[in-house]
Parts: sequence; structure tokens; C-alpha cells
Amino acid sequence: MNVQTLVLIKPDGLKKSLTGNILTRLSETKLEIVAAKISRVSRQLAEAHYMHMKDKPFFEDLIKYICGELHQRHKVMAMVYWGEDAINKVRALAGATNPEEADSVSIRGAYGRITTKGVYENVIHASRDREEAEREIKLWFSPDEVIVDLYPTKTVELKQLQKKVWA
Ligand code: IDP
Ligand code: MG
Repeated sequence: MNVQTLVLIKPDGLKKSLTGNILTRLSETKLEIVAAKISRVSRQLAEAHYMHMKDKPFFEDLIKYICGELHQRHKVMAMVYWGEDAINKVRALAGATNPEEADSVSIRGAYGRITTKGVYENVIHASRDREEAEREIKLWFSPDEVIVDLYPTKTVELKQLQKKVWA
């Protein structure tokens, strides 16, 4: 069954020039990329993305990490992978959350580290299940940024909309 999953290359992955390596690893899955962009991560977006972590002692460091403050890279690469069993295939390639426990040939095992402050810098995010994927994809992408229809949409009429266009 075709499903979709959100993948983020986190700021450490971008700073370490791992984009190519990570995309190559993910291409082993033969899944299709149906959305991709480089995104700034506001504190609001970070907190919404990690809302299930807000009671953790490392929450503040986690927000700083995903916002790029630990790496002077204020961006992530966000993608939606789509295809047969996409969530499990990407999670398997990503490896365990703790990069020291992750299989050494997994993305996190190969490229992740734990900082002396205890932050798991694990270079990639991947949705855990279908429910989380839906919430995250809707958070990071609007329907017109995704080339397939993943979820129901509606058309709304916006008055006095201001939009930046090329001058
Ligand atoms: P996941 O990214 O494998 O789905 P989650 O439990 O959703 O793992 O945690 C989100 C992120 O929070 C992780 O990717 C990692 O960066 C960070 N994190 C999770 N657990 C810990 C921890 O025990 N110490 C430090 N950072 C953690
Ligand atoms: Mg998670």
C-alpha cells in the first residue's frame, strides 16, 4: 500500500554537507519524492513539530537544534517520500533515535553523534506512523507544494491576500 512520510534533513546534516549522501541512501528505497524544499524553521514551527516532546528535559536544546542555532544553519531540507510501505522503509534506513544505538550502516549510525550537552544530533527526521506523517506533512507543506493528492483539500477564497511575486 502506498503511504507518505515526512523526511527532514536537519541542520547538522546540511552543515556537514550530507544532503547528497542522505538522498543517495534514501534512493535505495525506490520511493518517489513528491515534495521538496529548503525551509526556515521558526520557533513556532519547531514547537509544533516537536509538540510531543515538550515535557522532555532536553526540549529547549531540541528546539535550538532544529531551528539551526547549534549549527549556524537556519534551515532544513523538507521532503515527502511516497510509495509502498514508505514510513517503515525510511525509518529502517534512518536507524534508531539514539545515534550511538543506531545500526552503524544506518543514516543516523553513520552520521549522527551525541553532543557533550546530550543532544542527539541524528541528521534526519522521519515520521513514525501514518498519523504522525499526516500531521507533519500538513504542518510543513501546503497542498500545492505536493505533486500528488495525499489528503482531502478544499478551495477557499481569500480577500486582500498579499503575496510576494517576482518584481
Ligand atoms: P525520532 O526522531 O527517532 O522519531 P523522537 O522520540 O520523536 O525520535 O525524538 C525526536 C528527536 O528528539 C530525536 O530525533 C532526537 O533529535 C531528540 N531526542 C529524542 N530522545 C532524546 C534523548 O533522550 N536525548 C536527547 N535528544 C533526544
Ligand atoms: Mg519522532
